[in-house]
Amino acid sequence: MTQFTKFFVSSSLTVLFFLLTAVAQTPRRVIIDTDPGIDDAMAILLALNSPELKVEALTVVPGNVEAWQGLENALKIVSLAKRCDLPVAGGAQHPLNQKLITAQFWHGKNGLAGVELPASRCKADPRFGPDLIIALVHKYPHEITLIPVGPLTNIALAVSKDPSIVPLVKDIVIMGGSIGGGNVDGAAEANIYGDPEAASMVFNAGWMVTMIGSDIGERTLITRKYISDLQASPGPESDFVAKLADFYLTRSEKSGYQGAAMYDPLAVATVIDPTLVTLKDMHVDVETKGEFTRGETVANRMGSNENNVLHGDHYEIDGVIELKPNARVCLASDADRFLTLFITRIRGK
Ligand SMILES: [Ca+2]
Repeated sequence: MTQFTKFFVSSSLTVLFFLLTAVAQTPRRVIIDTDPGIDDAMAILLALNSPELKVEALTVVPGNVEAWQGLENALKIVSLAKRCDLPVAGGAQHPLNQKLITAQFWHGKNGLAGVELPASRCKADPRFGPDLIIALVHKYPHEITLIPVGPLTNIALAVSKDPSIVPLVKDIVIMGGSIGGGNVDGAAEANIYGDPEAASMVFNAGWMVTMIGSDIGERTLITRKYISDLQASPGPESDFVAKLADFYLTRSEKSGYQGAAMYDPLAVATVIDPTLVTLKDMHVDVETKGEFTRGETVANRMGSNENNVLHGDHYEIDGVIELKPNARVCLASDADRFLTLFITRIRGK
């Protein structure tokens, strides 16, 4: 090898190394669609304190609280985080096809454990949430990861208004659904139950939905030990999250749980570090009609359905129909590693 060739090869390798490092360090652009909500507030603050993510907007959907209360909460949270630069937009005012079901029972009278944050110094973005999602996906094609952590109303409205965003979205990671029973009733998880028609549209939009379900959130629990760790590092955000977690844990303990389910923060953490969860490709349908199962995410673990053919007075199975996966379903989380990440980021150290 000549001196020149050696120089050329080593220079090229150096350039390649820096390019790869730059790609690895480029934060992922995300939009969090949220119904804040105690665990929503935790998820938002986790995202805002994580260098792996660049939060491009918060869009607010009715769910845990009414739309106006959710928008007020979102604005107070970004104000606490000193992030008035971040667009926060209201969206849908109600689910597509049913009445809103709010959850102050779990989240306190204002949705934030009754904690009264100072009035927000930030102003709401005037755009309609689904329109803002559409605009940002077109502005950054193949770069935006959607993280819906409430009912899927806003996402369904965005997709129905402009289906061309579907192949332009990098990823969609939802908190919602379950393949192991519901948290509303025997079958349904709250975000899907809150707007099953919207959820059905989102699962059938043509993208792969990463589904972080309530069954996994309920095995990813914050406990008193972690709250003590937060209390040991006083500051506006850790104090706020410690109060939220204490209320949420006390409420959960009264209902017989050993800890409080970190539903929404786990969805955000999955985008920060995908190795925190185990995923499996499946086909998922959303039940919109069942007598006992409206809002259930029906996951097909085999990847096929039996096909029945009429033979005289009865049907006979003549084989199976392969199903195309539309979801990456979360089967497990590394709860301790997730909680350590969460506490570290909220403490800011
Ligand atoms: Ca939520």
